[in-house]
This record gives sequence, structure tokens and C-alpha cells, in this order.
Amino acid sequence: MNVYYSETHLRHHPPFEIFDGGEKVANFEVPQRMERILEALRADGRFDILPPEDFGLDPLLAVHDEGYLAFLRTAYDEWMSTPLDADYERSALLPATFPPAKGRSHIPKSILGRAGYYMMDLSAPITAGTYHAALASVNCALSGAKFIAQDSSFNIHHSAFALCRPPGHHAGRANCGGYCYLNNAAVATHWLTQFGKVAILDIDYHAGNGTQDIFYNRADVLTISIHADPNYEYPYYNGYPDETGAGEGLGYHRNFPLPFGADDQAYLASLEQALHLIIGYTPNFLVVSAGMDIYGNDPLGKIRVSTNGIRHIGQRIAELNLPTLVVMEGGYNNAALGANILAFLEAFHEK
Ligand code: OKP
Ligand code: ZN
Repeated sequence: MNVYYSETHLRHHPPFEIFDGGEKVANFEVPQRMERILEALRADGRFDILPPEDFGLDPLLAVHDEGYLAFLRTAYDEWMSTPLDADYERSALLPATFPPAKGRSHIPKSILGRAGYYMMDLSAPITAGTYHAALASVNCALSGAKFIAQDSSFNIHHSAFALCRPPGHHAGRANCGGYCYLNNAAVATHWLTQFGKVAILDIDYHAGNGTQDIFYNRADVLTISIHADPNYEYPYYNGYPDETGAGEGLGYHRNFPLPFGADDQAYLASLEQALHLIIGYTPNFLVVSAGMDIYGNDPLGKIRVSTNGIRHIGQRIAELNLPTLVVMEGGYNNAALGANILAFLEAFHEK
């Protein structure tokens, strides 16, 4: 199986995040996550690890807001050259101010004003290498998309794994947040729509609110997310079952919230409903936002899917027999990440 991966992610290593209760803690989304996955893929021996191709900015501009992309590109330098009001260390950019829901009449010119405007939370600090890492990550997803698109008209079904870091599914059209800056799966999906209809299945523990935002009004992409109930879990403000799309996209988004403690059986029951919807949509391609934080021993997750459950999830998805791009999202039990990814991908070999 082809795996698209770039070491450029090493340039992104945010020193902290602001956790629940306002505590400054070490960022959970660390480069070591990739090392553990790569070790497992290499040991398995059935994976070809390939560098991404550079797709330029056009596929990004088709999905993300231009002002937001400009912000991401220059934010760190602008912040570092802004005089400080008080004497403190600065290693990354995070805002201390957010616009209220109806307070978005202007995009401020200042870097701090724009930071609050374009960031949805305090877990995605912008560092010196963040933009470059995010670009490389999205190029991994696009390279995987290109691979699965080839020959799909001849009924040869390819699958690929985009080993993306930073992850992407919380990045909306004009926002970063939740360790995500550019929506890798969404950019790859939009690129694939030139060849046909695409379904996105987001199995990360957290609701795919960025992906929901990007495709909410579109019928040529079906988006489905299975996740912890946003009444109690990040990202809190989207991921509810009554959010089903709008305008032409009405009926083309679905959310499946799960209670804390949900086990393999509960997860697989929701998965069957999601798969049924995907089959009814008759997509030409499938993109899976694969977060391994559904695993029972994840430090951020509060549902309890086992490694075998993850294997079963992969198997059921592979049985759709669609050209499939698996895109890496979250998963923070680093010691278990390799085994969980291998389990998930098991049924995609020879596809
Ligand atoms: C990114 B991905 C936990 C606070 C969590 C951010 C989580 C981002 C998850 N109580 N803060 O979907 O794995
Ligand atoms: Zn997650």
C-alpha cells in the first residue's frame, strides 16, 4: 500500500496548548506520533513510503478563504515583529481575544485581532514552521488522492494512506483549531470532485467540524462524522444530529454522536448506519478521516474502541470496495498508534 509522508512535519512542534481550565500544558499533538506509526509501517513491510508531490496553492484556495491562508502564511513573522506590551517570552502565536458570535463585522488589521478572528480555540498555536508543515501535510493528502484517482474509470480500485501531520478535520474554510490548520481531507476531496462524487467518513473521536463547515452547502460531497457527543466533548459547537446540510447540500451531511464509554459494539452499530448512507449515495471515491483517538486508552478520548474494534471498522469500510484515501487525523496514545493504524489498514491491502 502506498503511504504519502513528508518529514517537513518536524518543523511544526508547538511547545504548548491551553487546556481545559486555562492550564498551559505540553501540546498533545507531537512529532513522535509519526515516528511510532512509521516504525510500525516499516516493520510490517507491506507499505511503500513515498514523498508527496507539490500541488501548489490552487487546490487550497478552492477550499480555504484567501485571507485565512494569507494569515497562516505570515502570522508568525508578523507576531514576532510586533512590539510587546509587557516583557514575556514568545515562542508561538495564540490570541487572547475571540469575536462574539455577532461581532464579526470587521477583520482587524492587527495580527492579534486576526488571530482571534481566524482561530477557534487555544490548541493550534502558530510557530515558525507551522505553515510549511501544514502545506506538506496537505500535499500528502493530495498525492494520495491523485493515486486513487488513476484508473478508477477502469474499475481498478486503489487505496492509499496519507500520513498527514498536522491533522486537518477541525480546520474550516477560514479557521484553524484543534491542532489543525489546513483541512487535508477536505482539500483532497475537493480535488477528487473533478472526477466524481466523494463521500467523507470521519471516524476521529472528535466531530469533524471543519469538514462539516467546508462542504455544508454541497451535494457533490457527502460528509459523515461519527464522534463523541459534542454536548460534552470538543469541538462542542458542531457535530449534532440535526445538522444535516443546507441549501443544495441539505441531506448531504450527517452526524452520529456517541456517549462517553461507547464500546466496540456501540461504535460498530453507528458505523453500519453511516455505511448504509454511503452506499445509498453511490460515491466514486471515499475519503476516511482516520483518527485513532477512538481507542480505549487514548489520553484525550472517552470512548472505548479496542484495537480489534479498529480492525473491524477498517474491514467494514474496505468492504465498500471504493477507491479509498485514508487520511491521518488524531490519536494521542503514541505507544498504541502503530498497532492501531496497522489494524485499521489491514483490510485495505490488495485494494
Ligand atoms: C484534534 B483531533 C480536551 C480538550 C481538547 C483539543 C482537541 C483537538 C483534537 N478536553 N482540545 O480531532 O484529534
Ligand atoms: Zn480527535
